[in-house]
Amino acid sequence: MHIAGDLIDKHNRATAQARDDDFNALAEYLQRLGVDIQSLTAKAAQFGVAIPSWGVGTGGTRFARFPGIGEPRHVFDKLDDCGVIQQLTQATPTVSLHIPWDDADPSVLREQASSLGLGFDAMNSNTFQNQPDQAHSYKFGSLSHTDIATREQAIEHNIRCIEIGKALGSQALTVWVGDGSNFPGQTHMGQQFDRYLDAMKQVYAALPDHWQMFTEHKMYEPAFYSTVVQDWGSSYLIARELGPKASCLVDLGHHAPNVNIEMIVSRLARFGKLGGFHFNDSKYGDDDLDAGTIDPYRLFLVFNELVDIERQQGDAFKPAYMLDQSHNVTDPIESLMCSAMEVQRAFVQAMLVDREALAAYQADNDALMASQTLKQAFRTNVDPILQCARVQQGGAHDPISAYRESGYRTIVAKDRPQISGSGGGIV
Ligand code: AFD
Ligand code: MN
Ligand code: MN
Repeated sequence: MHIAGDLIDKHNRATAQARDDDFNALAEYLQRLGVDIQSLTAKAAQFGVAIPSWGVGTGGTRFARFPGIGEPRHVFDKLDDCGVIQQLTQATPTVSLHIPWDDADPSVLREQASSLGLGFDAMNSNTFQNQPDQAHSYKFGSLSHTDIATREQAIEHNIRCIEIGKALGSQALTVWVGDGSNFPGQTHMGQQFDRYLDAMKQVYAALPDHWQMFTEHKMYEPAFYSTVVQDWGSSYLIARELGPKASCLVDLGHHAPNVNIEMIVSRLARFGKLGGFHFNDSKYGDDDLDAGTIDPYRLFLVFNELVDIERQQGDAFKPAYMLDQSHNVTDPIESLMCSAMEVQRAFVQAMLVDREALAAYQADNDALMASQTLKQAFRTNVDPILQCARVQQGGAHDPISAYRESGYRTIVAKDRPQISGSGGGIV
């Protein structure tokens, strides 16, 4: 289901004058800095971040989940919701599926996605939960389990995700495992890592030539004493051992508080192993809050590195951008639209950094002016660029108001029964 085109047109017409005035004012300001607003707007329009299929459902904490109205019942409803996000923001052209949560006939999925103007991003495997018909439990791990039959089951599942992805036109597999330990001594950390690597090599062998494999690290949870893919160092080792099709995925929530994530970005990219991102925001850990809500400056600093790397490496540098969030108190569609726009904003702001000036300040060890150079870009309100990029492509000037005006949630709620119950669960 789509938002009516008339509604978007009306909304865009009502805001046209303000949009033009703001755009022209910003164009003038940027011209003084030697920046061409048109090419910046074209780049903003090309920017895309994938939506996680699981993000359109209301999330929860370990304690409870409070479902909203009109929650998606299955992957087809999820695709509809993703279609609305893309229609209004024009910044989310792809969806990332999680298997087996999103298991369905690939040809039907493909057909619906293309009718909504969506493609499929990286596939996500799930060996952190048991499925009802599963022979071996993942309670004590999956790809690194001590039992070979359990490892084989996890390998087969990942290979199945690749097969489904091939049928969908996806070109990547993201592997995140909950494997680790809760007690010192519970596992032999070296042997556990060896088992994981061995299993991943078998999954890697099943990758088509043009595919990529992303390994996603996480410092804790559900294992609390140690995790098999604990940090970017472990992730780098894995990607290096596996080969050129493997690279690291950085989830902004998977580090200790205050860790300098932009430096991790720089390091991994320097050695050709930065594969992709899961954007979100956090205060304490893997909070899965909306991107840019708590610390927009950090998001900007990450993009500052990405834009810098892109300048050095050119088109060869194409990390997979994806949101990975849990929306507990908001309408997930609204949160995902805001987040996509925040990520796009950080990208555009990072392109405003005067890199020649910055390089000169760095060479002179002028710490203050180097920092001010970044701040100046970060402080620039690039809303008019984002608004124009959206409207030019058929999106909405202000996606949130257009979405609220449409009454989409209430309309779909008629077909989607209210879910009761409040069992815990992060996803
Ligand atoms: C996890 C990881 C991983 C996983 C997702 C599932 O970030 O990306 O696929 O959440 O909800 O914390
Ligand atoms: Mn993630
Ligand atoms: Mn996470």
